[in-house]
Amino acid sequence: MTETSMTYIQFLLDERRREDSDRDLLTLLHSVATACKAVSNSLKNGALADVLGSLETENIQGETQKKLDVIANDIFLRRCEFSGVLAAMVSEEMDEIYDIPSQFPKGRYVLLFDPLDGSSNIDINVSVGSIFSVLRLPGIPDEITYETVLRPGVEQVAAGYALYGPSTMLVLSTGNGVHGFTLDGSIGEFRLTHRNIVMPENAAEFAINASRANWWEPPVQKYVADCVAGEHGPRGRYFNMRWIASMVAEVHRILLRGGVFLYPIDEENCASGGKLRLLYEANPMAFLVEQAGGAGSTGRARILEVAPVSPHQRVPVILGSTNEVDLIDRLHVEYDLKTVGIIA
Ligand code: AHM
Ligand code: MG
Repeated sequence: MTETSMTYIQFLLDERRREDSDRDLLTLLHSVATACKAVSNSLKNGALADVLGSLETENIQGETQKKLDVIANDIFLRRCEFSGVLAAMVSEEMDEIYDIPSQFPKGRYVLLFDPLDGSSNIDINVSVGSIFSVLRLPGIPDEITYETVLRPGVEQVAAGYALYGPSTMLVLSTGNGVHGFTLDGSIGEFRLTHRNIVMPENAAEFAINASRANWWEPPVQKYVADCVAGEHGPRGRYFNMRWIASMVAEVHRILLRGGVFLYPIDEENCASGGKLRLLYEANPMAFLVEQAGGAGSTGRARILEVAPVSPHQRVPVILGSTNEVDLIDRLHVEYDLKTVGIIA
């Protein structure tokens, strides 16, 4: 069998044999992949299937829900509650923790997910994705509370995303590197196409929503200004810029060809702590980026070490090649020291 012909389930079985990992985790990751295939299928026919557009409802964060946000959320619930290995699910689109219905067996895993990330792109047929994070509890709990699921990102046992682009891909880490699979429509299976993704240490590309520049903090303004200054600026080289407004697509790009992705805290979003959600977006993506040799920071702390205090908490997000993330962290330290008068 050639490496590219290995299916996702064969990869998981192989990993399980080598790492002696838990069969329940394999079951869960298989269910998640099935959910991603079903979401991919719902997206495929777009306007023809009458799945585009918004609903009248808002999610817990006051964002108008797209029809596909709700469809994708439902797909994740239906495909994964059945697995028998979950204690609960937590979704960006749901106010409360989702308890596993009593007709299904329970397990000790918790699945946290953003069923459809980048949903502002749905109606214009630009890439979107699903993001997921997996926690393992010490045992099967009698009752699930927010305290049970509010765990820092370092405790994730697996994380990944599906990218619904020109091809559908599933990118996964169980803590042994990052591996990418492409959906083979002819057999309806994901097949291993990108074994052991390693990010370049340096970057020549940055991604940020530049329309918010006036609201950024000085360290972010300086970082971007220095990149834009090109050969004649302090960085002494040219940087390219990208903004897709789909975090999954941005993270996929930086995993494969390096770069840095920023959604920082700014004057407009500071009351909420940032834009992106810690549990469903920042943590899983930081886990993947670190597993690929990159870094994930809020500018002032390692994302994976942030102790969550609420389920829909938002954080500043800086992900990318280590040298760039380190530089951005240093700019924050300098700025903070200047602000309190420790350095001039
Ligand atoms: P969503 O989960 O509601 O889709 O929001 C998250 C998305 C990210 O995918 C993306 O990086 C960001 O929001 C785009 O924000 P902006 O609209 O400021 O460009
Ligand atoms: Mg999202």
